Amino acid sequence: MTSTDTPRITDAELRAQFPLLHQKLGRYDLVYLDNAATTQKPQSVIDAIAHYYTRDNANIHRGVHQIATRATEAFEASREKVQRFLNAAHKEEIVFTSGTTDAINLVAQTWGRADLMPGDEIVVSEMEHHSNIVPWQMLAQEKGAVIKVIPVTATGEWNIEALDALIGSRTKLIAVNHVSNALGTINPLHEVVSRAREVGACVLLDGAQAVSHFPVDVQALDCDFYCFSAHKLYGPTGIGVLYGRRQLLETMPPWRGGGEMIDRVSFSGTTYNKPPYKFEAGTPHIEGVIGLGAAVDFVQSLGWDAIHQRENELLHAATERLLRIDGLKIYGTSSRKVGVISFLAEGIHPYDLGTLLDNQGIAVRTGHHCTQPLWERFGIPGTVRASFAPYNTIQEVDTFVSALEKSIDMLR
Ligand code: 7TS
Repeated sequence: MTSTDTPRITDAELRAQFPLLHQKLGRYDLVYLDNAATTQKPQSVIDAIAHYYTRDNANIHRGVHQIATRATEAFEASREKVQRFLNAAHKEEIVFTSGTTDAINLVAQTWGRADLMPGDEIVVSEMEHHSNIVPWQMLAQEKGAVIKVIPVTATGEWNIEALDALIGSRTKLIAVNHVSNALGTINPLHEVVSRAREVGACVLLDGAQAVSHFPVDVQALDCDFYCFSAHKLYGPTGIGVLYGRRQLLETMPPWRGGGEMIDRVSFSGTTYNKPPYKFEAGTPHIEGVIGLGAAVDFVQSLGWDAIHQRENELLHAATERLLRIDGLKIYGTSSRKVGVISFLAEGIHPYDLGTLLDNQGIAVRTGHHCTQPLWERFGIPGTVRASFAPYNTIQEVDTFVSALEKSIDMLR
């Protein structure tokens, strides 16, 4: 793998950093193509978590002893890494959550409950993950707000022409994904952010599928909230991030109550801590945060040029080969895509294909990928989805396509 901004790293050197990849499923070498669901973890992330438990395990922000100090420093160092990773203006804008889903629910339950009025409008898109639909539906039901939906075109892109009719003086929030998990489309955010600014609406971006593929700059995006999960960025599960613009986090009410999030507790009245701690009640996922910091270091050591180059090679090679298969249809054909290919083979159920591929050592996703409204628009129940990471190889693409051809022949 080559890159202009980092030293050259070979495929073998990169793959050697991911212990899980080196296994057989039956008599087949594992080919892991389910990276949009979760990425595998490099040894550096596994080591950072093991180091924390073998050397630094203590509760944070409260002890004066040295172990607690080391744990607190490692935890807060990760917050600063994430701040730089997203180019946030302040480290207080980085709130740790349990993941993207939790981050979106936090905004719905704090900002949303405090600021929404009956008749206010929330705009989402037809290609959202359920976690960027259901929290808004629950909120809308409670507050009497209305959900509006940006339609998706046949190529799996937003129908931008519909925006003028959807965004207006009643729009209070636009909550959309940066990249679609089901289609791979990289969405034209400037179109919605500029319209949001015109009408004074807030913008929440679901970056779950973006952060592992290209650099994200929340100041350049000019969004109010940005969410992602560490486990899709080579980090651990159970930990994620909510970026929130400082002025908003300061005025938003807290959500969960408990330790850490308070300033002073009294039966005559409790006062709350400042952001980000106001939103981090209880003992946090300390090793998760430390593992996330190591994951950010890993991505930066690989370099965006190398990531982009490898993922593009894999996407283009796989797309070209899949399109040669008779009766195979790809859903999501935008020219701006990450390494995700959703497809169906005519007359074959996606689960049958997924099972036969698994029997040949190939891990792909089958089903609705938590985007049921999107598949409703296309009139299908779901797809087979292959999603790539830089540790995948062209040889794996070949193995996958041959196994797919064989499976389709068996099922037809
Ligand atoms: N938003 C998007 C765009 C996602 O792709 C996902 C997870 C989520 C939100 C939720 O993230 P979580 O970490 O809170 O669960 N997407 C997928 C997927 O495509 N296959 O499995 C999970």
